[in-house]
Amino acid sequence: MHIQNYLAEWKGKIDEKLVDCLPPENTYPSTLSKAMRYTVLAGGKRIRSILLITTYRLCGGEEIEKVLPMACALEFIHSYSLIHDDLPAIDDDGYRRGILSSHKKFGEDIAILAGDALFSHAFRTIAESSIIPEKKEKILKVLTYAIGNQGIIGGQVKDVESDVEMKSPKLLRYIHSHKTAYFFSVSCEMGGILAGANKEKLLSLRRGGLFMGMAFQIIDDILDVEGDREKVGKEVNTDENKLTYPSMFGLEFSKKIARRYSELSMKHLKLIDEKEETLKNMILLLLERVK
Ligand code: GRG
Repeated sequence: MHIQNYLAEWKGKIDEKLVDCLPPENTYPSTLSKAMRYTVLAGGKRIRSILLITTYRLCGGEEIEKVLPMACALEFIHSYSLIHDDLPAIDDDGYRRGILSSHKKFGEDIAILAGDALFSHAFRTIAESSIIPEKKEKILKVLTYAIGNQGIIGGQVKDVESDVEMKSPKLLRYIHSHKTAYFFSVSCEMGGILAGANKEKLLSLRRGGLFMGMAFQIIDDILDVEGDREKVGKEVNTDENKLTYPSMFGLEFSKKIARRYSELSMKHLKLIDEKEETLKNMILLLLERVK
């Protein structure tokens, strides 16, 4: 199947499941339920959840219905991170996924609380899923590590503390790996854990996902410079004072680095992807993306 059709098909299935897994709009307090649904259901490429499903399938998993709630949990965490990232205290972005960001629509107080509620809702969804306890425990270990103080939140703190003058490639790598690539890595690893993959495959998934995430964040930074606001669905040219690959290495060299990370990702994922090449095609598509 063509990769664009593959992504559209899975996005459709995940979108449907997200509607099911979120609290209905009239759940008391309804302002909170509406705000939770607003950002999650505003769209998004669903890359992290599709990675979980794809790696699960490629490692031999067949019980898609059982793992869909796990994929939704990733989207809840991701949406939560976007809501908080857009707040005036962090990136101060008024526009996200083509619509007003959460705090512009509901006010800062509700946006903060909607993010918090999505975070807990992710773990409630995992807890209530029918995955066997042994796998749940493994998933909770890797997921909480990837999104915690030594993962996304740590990366975001260094992002906030850094600026364009700090020309340190090591710091830039820390920020990108932690705030973005760990999430890609853990999404791939979770697919493997759910399918019962062996240690060698889990390591390939972890590394392959990490390099894919590095490439993804560099492209994200490039799109901030040369992307189209309507296509990207958020404000562009917002990173002028931030430490990014384009600000440190220029656009052309940044594109080369993104390509290199993509190649490394494909190399590590080959072990599970050789026959179908779905992940390879996904990586190539993400490298060329305009949104
Ligand atoms: C613990 C998850 C967590 C977050 C708290 C606010 C914060 C700390 C972290 C922000 C991390 C962040 C927003 C990193 C940027 C990652 C990124 C490139 C987001 C855009 O992802 P896409 O393009 O978005 O997949 P869509 O809208 O398509 O889902």
